[in-house]
Amino acid sequence: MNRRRFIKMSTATALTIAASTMDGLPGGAGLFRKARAETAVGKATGSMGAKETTSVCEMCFWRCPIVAKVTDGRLTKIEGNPKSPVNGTRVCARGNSGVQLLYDPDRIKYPMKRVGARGEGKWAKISWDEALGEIAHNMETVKKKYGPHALAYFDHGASAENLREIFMATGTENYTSEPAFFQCVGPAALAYLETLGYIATGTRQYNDMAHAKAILLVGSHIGENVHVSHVREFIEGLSQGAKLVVVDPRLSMAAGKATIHLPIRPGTDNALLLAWINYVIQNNLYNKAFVANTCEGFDRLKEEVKGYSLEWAAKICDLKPDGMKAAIELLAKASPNVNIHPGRHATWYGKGDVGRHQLYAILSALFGAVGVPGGLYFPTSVKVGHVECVEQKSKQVAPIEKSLKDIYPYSAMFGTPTADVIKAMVTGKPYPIKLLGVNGVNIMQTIPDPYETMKAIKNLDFIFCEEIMAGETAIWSDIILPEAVYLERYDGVYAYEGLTPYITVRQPVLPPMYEAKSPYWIAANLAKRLKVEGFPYKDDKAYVDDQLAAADLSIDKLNREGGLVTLKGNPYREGKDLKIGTDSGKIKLAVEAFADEDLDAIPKFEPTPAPPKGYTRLIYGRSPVHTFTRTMNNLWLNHEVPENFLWLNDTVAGKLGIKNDETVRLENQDGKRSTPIKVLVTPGIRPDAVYMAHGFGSQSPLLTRAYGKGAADGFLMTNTIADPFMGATSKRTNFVKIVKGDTVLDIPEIVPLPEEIPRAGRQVQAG
Ligand SMILES: Nc1nc2c(c(=O)[nH]1)N[C@H]1C(S)=C(S)[C@@H](COP(=O)(O)OP(=O)(O)OC[C@H]3O[C@@H](n4cnc5c(=O)[nH]c(N)nc54)[C@H](O)[C@@H]3O)O[C@H]1N2
Ligand SMILES: Nc1nc2c(c(=O)[nH]1)N[C@H]1C(S)=C(S)[C@@H](COP(=O)(O)OP(=O)(O)OC[C@H]3O[C@@H](n4cnc5c(=O)[nH]c(N)nc54)[C@H](O)[C@@H]3O)O[C@H]1N2
Ligand code: SF4
Ligand SMILES: [Mo]
Repeated sequence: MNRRRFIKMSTATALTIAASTMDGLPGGAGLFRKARAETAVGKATGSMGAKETTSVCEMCFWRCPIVAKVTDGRLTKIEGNPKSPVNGTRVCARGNSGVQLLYDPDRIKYPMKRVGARGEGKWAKISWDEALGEIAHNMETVKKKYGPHALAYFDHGASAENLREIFMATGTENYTSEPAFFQCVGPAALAYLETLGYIATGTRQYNDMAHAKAILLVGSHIGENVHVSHVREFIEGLSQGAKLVVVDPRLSMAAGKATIHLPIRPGTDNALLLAWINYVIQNNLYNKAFVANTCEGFDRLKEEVKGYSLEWAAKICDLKPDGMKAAIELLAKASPNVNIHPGRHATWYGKGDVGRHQLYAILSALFGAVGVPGGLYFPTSVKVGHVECVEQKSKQVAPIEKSLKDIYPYSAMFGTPTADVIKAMVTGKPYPIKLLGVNGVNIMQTIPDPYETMKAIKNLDFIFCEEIMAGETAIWSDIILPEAVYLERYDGVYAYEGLTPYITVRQPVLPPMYEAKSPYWIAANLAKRLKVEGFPYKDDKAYVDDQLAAADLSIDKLNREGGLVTLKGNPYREGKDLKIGTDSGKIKLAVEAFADEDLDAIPKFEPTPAPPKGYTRLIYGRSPVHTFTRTMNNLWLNHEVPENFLWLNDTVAGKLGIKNDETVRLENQDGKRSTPIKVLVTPGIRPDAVYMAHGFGSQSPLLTRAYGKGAADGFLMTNTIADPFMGATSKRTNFVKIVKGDTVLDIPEIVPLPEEIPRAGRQVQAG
């Protein structure tokens, strides 16, 4: 009763606020109200249909197919595309709130030029001609003065591709430094690629939870981590009776549903996984036929893990051997239909992150849970053309003596490590980087260490961004280009290679507002000024049509089909059909190529240093109704969840005299302090960690709703350890004390530390 009332009330409040902030916009508040009323009537009577356009959501990178409804020229409602085999008519809270992204008064409306100091956030409106002219001039000048590698481009998301092609054409090696790899999935992608021959977890995650008899989640806080079809598959699996094991130092939403929850000491997962693998082998719980026919390196694996017992791991992980044993027995019993979730966000501790994902993949293989229902499955390749707007020949990386891609053996396949690009900006070594283009990534909040990033930006000759909102990164830019939001533009073609593959496209629901332009238009017009040949299409639609042609489709043809066509999938493969994509054609239980680079072919346990005395570890995750920092200013979402909370163990809180809902700050090992954050006192987190959802604590006053609400995890991340495989950046290697009023409180140590785990010094190793 209370909950229902709350929802009713909050919707009403949200609408009132929506109307009042709408006044400055074309259409005005009155029209907005009318539009909503009409849609409601239309729904109720089944008449008065709004104009419906199918498209693709970009409130997060899952990209659910959607239908957008427009009445009297205003977007009123977004739903899932009923033709979609993954989300159907459903969208999540964020997908629904795309309406409020379109009409956000804090959107970037015009090309802007900085007039104050960098980071001060003072702007003058300029013309597109002036903005693109200035960017072209600076790109040419920096290239002439320092060479092509002095140009760098950080990007994330579909709209970033066109501009990336221009950076590639300059000859720089620094163009694909996507936070999506170096701050997210890189270590996981590498581990799966080398072990199984394909990336089982990337933009898409090919794990069949819906048909699993048991699921293992290590971290992976599904339910807080919200991707509609992923959550649906998880819930479907559970409702069909799947057992669930969750390994998480915190009682996550998923842990709340678990058959067995193992509240592990942070940073010790590899000990648990190695002990489990040893247990599976010693107790003959593995799939002998599958291992014999499909895998290589078994004998070596058996030998290398034999020292890792459950009792040993129990001490390291601070778990009970019985629970660990029950969990692995439960998973083994479900094999081969067991889902060892491949994880997604992998950049946790720097060392051992690739290894952790290798160990998941090894467990999947030992259980024969590859290419079968409930396990990992294979993507079905879907034929749509990836068309290049700038010809390949002009994309040659210029010769370079000391490449940033050579620092780590596996960087090159993902781009240039973000941390090393930033370091080069600060130090000028191995060569100076003097110009940065940013597109679709909020580097200040999503790449640690932001203080180093600020230093780097101050050293640049020029920085520009292509953006939709004036977040932290935009306010540090010299020029901001206003991009059309996803509801106002065409983008690439979306081919989904999952259980039921499909093809769909993003297309404009309404024309761009203000002076915003599509990514294709922006890139094509910048290319002209730089005399980069390419961008041959007459408009964005022709560009997308050309990509669809390979599948014998066009936008018009797709629209006649409800915006989406499904294809036949081939996810499960057994016997002769099961072809492993590694160079040997076998699943590699030991990756010799890693050993060739002086890395472990089979992961060994290497402890992550524990918090220094008086500190606790900062861990983080997702708010279910927000995407990173990008949705914080959204009217509806900000209304639902305006700020984050600091999860603090109840025993620790008791000893410190901190009450629930009290406001505190955090101070990290390098003396950096957070903005104020309210405390959630709970037994649902271990005493040796505190937790907050990422994305809050906006430091851009231009985001009027989000500014200063809650605290930012990233601004407490000044200690990063580089992943030795690729240079990805660790984020769970930072430690905090709690600041109450003006007093800095030492965190009491409740759980004793075994001697195998060293303690981090106050100044811990910088990567
Ligand atoms: N709503 C929403 N959903 C999202 C996103 C979003 O922004 N908003 N982002 C999407 C993206 S790009 C990603 S990468 C994913 C990220 O989501 P996941 O891939 O699920 O992220 P993880 O880091 O695996 O999981 C976070 C959990 O790890 C636990 N944890 C912390 N330290 C440890 C440890 O040492 N060991 C173990 N076992 N657990 C630990 C935390 O308590 C937390 O519950 O979410 C995706 N889904
Ligand atoms: N501290 C900390 N750092 C993290 C994480 C964490 O949990 N904690 N998570 C990591 C993970 S898993 C990931 S995947 C990354 C994500 O990192 P980011 O991609 O940087 O995440 P966002 O904060 O959403 O920043 C996206 C930026 O793009 C802008 N934007 C949104 N839509 C568009 C568009 O259509 N066009 C353009 N041009 N711009 C647009 C937004 O306004 C915002 O400024 O962050 C990583 N970094
Ligand atoms: S999960 Fe939500 S935000 Fe992400 S694409 Fe789907 S509807 Fe949009
Ligand atoms: Mo991510």
